[in-house]
Amino acid sequence: MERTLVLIKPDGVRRSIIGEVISRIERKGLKIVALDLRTLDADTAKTHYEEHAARPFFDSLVEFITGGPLVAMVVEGERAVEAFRALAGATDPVQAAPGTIRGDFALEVQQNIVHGSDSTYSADREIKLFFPELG
Ligand code: RTP
Ligand code: MG
Repeated sequence: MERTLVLIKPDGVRRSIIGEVISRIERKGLKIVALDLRTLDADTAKTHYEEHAARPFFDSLVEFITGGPLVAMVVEGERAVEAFRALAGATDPVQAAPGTIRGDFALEVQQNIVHGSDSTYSADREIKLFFPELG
């Protein structure tokens, strides 16, 4: 069974839509196998988003993602990586289709409510970073 790392980013927690996001994951038939509310330190945030280290938005992204509590989850199911990315919608919420999480709840590219691993390789790396006990 495939696993993916999902984050409800600080904007999603601030807007009190944790339940809404979790409900969509569960309705889809995916299983939550680990879940934790935590505030990221800068080092963990930089490691998580290391692929974007050279991008102009990197410092702002790290500040945003460490700026309040987030919900980290490991989500499991058939093609979980792709299934959750489809639920989340496009990175830019204005482009994201209505009916997706980003399409329904966000307007700004940075504050786009959720993260989902972009491949099974990324999922392995990110799950080890957030939930080392799951390996
Ligand atoms: P994520 O990694 O958070 O699941 O999002 P993603 O794969 O859809 O998008 P990615 O390209 O990996 O970007 C990571 C996050 O960085 C913020 N971002 N800001 N132009 C900008 O200011 C900009 N572009 C991206 C978003 O929070 C995006 O989700
Ligand atoms: Mg990404």
